[in-house]
Amino acid sequence: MRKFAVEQMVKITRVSLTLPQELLDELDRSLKAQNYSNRSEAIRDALRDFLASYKWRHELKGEIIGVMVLVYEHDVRGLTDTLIDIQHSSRGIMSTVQHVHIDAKNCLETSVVRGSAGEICKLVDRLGALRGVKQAKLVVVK
Ligand code: NI
Repeated sequence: MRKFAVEQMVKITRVSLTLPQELLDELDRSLKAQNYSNRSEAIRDALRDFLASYKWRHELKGEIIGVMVLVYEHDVRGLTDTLIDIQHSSRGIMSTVQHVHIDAKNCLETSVVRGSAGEICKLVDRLGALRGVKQAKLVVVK
């Protein structure tokens, strides 16, 4: 009841977005399993997670060590070349890359990253924003 009252005061803006049908189907199946009543509520929660993750990364300070995980579609034009260029130009941060072919379309790469939190965050942001990259996650161990 209270939540409803609070939402009444929030300015709501309608946006449209384009999604691959496969992703939308997966979202709808997941919403049913999680008892969401509509897509908008689920997408708002997903966006809050995305923003919380961004905020967490950008609050990291000093020297860190961790693992970066990338999931991407290898057949997106130019993507693998771009990834290799970025890996070569960030040798100080990323020294090893393990590559797994998940299926015919998708690849998983894990890299140990070590260096300044700011530079590592920039790298994760840059990789995550590339077309064809589905996930770019950072796990910090120290
Ligand atoms: Ni692969």
